[in-house]
This record gives sequence, structure tokens and C-alpha cells, in this order.
Amino acid sequence: MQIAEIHIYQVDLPVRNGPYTMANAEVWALDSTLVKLVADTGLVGWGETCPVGPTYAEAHAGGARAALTAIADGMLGCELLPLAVHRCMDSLLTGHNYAKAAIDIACHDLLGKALGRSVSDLLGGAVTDRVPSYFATGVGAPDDIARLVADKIAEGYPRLQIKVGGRPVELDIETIRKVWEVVRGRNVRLAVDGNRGWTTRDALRVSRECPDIPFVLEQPCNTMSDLEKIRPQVRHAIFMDENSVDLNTVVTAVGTGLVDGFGMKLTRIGGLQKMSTFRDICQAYKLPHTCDDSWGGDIIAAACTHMGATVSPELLEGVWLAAPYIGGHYDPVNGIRIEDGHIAKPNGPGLGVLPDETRFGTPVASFG
Ligand code: 0XW
Ligand code: MG
Repeated sequence: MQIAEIHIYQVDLPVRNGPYTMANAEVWALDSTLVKLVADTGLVGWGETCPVGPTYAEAHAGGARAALTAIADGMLGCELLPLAVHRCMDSLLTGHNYAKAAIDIACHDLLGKALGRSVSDLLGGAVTDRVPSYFATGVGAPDDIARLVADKIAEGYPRLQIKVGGRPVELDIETIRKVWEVVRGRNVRLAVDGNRGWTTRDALRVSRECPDIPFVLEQPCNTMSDLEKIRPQVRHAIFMDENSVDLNTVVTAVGTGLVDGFGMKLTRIGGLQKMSTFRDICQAYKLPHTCDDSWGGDIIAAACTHMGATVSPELLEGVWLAAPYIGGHYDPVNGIRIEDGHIAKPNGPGLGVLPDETRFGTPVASFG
């Protein structure tokens, strides 16, 4: 079975009650890219990639479409098997994991449909039908964030991530303390995500002033050398998110003991094929991690959920979806939803979601 056609679509996803704020970004709307692969058998598979604005990470919505357009012609005729697809993509373009991820996801969807198996089966097999999610707040006033966290605990979320950075660190410390008053004794895990926004001075101060609060410090500072600098001095576990841009970096971070876990994005690492290698590295080292994407709709949500369902439950920190922050679904019936802080694994072959194509308009580019 080979790739016969590739269609690239652009879809706008407005943020509900926007903007969503992080240390380095204010997000009002998402610019998502969808890929439809058509096989020579006529079967169709869908993929998606959706950077969260241009300043969250080294990924850009227009860049994803440009990269996909650059490789699409050369991909025609490629065998529809994940490794073959990656080899083909790498022979045409170096890097650009987040763009290649859309083709990788579509390949898994299509192969699953061809074999009558779910994507989680292709990834080695699910260990659960329902994965935990987590809620990520924006950067906000201490009392507002504490109230939001209380609401989300009541909704059933087993983990909360609060955003900090991009403002005086004293406000961040006050937020963490107020949130802890709500979280303490509730059996809910807490991550404090700086999204690269703190200086090492700020990160050291927060850890020193909150030694009693068992949060994970997620991507507190900008670079890996910042993390190396604070690592021996902080009292808190460190998770790497934005810096883990490829498997090489992950292996270095794991091998040098730089981190205690990861906030991992399916598209940043290059799609489901690379993410399963990442999952297995983390399993070998007993490192917890999330299975997220930056943002995106039902396609990416289904891919993250299938992946999360294959991770050992004791290592899965949660599957983050953009669904609560955006309106509507590509698949009005089987769209991926969070209920009681958890997500049901989609049924059916492939990703288990069938997008209503009419929502996407005409493709921005078509090949084959
Ligand atoms: C919470 N997320 C998964 C969604 C935000 O857009 C960014 C990300 C993170 O952890 O950095
Ligand atoms: Mg993060």
C-alpha cells in the first residue's frame, strides 16, 4: 500500500474565553494544519500539527505547511509503513519534526484502517481504555488561579499544571502558595510550568521558598544549560518540556540525569513513531511523562490518547488536550472529550475519529 495523494488543509481554532496566557505567549486563536493521505487502495488517513502560536517553541504554523509542501511530491509512492515514511521524509528534508508528525499520524491512521486495528494496537497495545488528563491554567492572579484549580479538582482532574513566568516572581510564589492551600491533601499532582520564562535566579528562589510544596518544576528556564545550572541546587523534581526537541536531546537529558521526567509533545518529537521510542526510553529509566500536544483538534487529540493508553499507568502523567479551551469538534459524534478529568480511548480502526471534511474547505495544496 503506497501513498497516492496528499492534501494539506489550514483550519482556524479560536480560543474560548481567550487569550490563553503563558510566560512567552498570549494566544487568541490557533492555526492548525491537517494532512489527508490517500492510499493507492483508496483508503484515507488524517494527521494534524498545531503549534501554539509562534513564540511557545521553535515551530510555526506557516512553516509546517511550507515543509509539508516541500516534501509532498517526493512522498508519493512511499510505502505506507511508519518507518518507511520517516525514512522517506528524512531523505527529503532534515529536521522539521513538528511538520513531519502530521504525515506520521496520518500514516498510522491509514495503516490501522487497512489492518482493522486501532492506532494503540499499532503502537504496541493499550493497557487501559481510559487515560488521565490534566488541566493547565494560564498565567493569572493568585486568587483566580486558586479558584480555577478548585473547580478543576471538583471536575475530577487528577493533575493540575499552573503556568508561571513573564511577571514578577513574587506573584508566581504567591500563586503557588494559594494553589497549594487548595491542592494539599487532595491526592492531586501539581506541576509548575515556567514555559522557559524564569531566569535561573527566579527558579532557585521559587524552589528555596517553597520547599514544603511537592510540585514538579516544568521547563522553568530557557535552555538545557540553565537546567544543568539549577539541577544540583533545587529541591524539586525537574521535567523538561520545550527543550526536548528530538530523541538525541532526550537521550542526553536522560543519560546525564538532568531531568526527572518530561512534558512531551507528540508533534515536537516527530509523531507517533518517534513518540513510541521516547515512551520506551522513559520506561527503561522509569521516568514519568505526559503525552500532549501543544494544541490542535480531534485528530491530534485522538493520536495523543492512543499513545497515552500504551504508556505504563505509573509513568503516565496525563494526556493534555486543547478540547476544553476551543469550541467544536472535527468529528461531531466521536470527537475526543474530557470527562471527569479522564479521556476514553477512541473505538474503531485507526485513530477512531472521522473528521467532517466539509469543515476544512478546499486544501491549501494537493499532490498526486
Ligand atoms: C499545557 N500545554 C500542554 C499546553 C500549552 O499550550 C503548553 C503546554 C505545556 O505544558 O507547556
Ligand atoms: Mg510545559
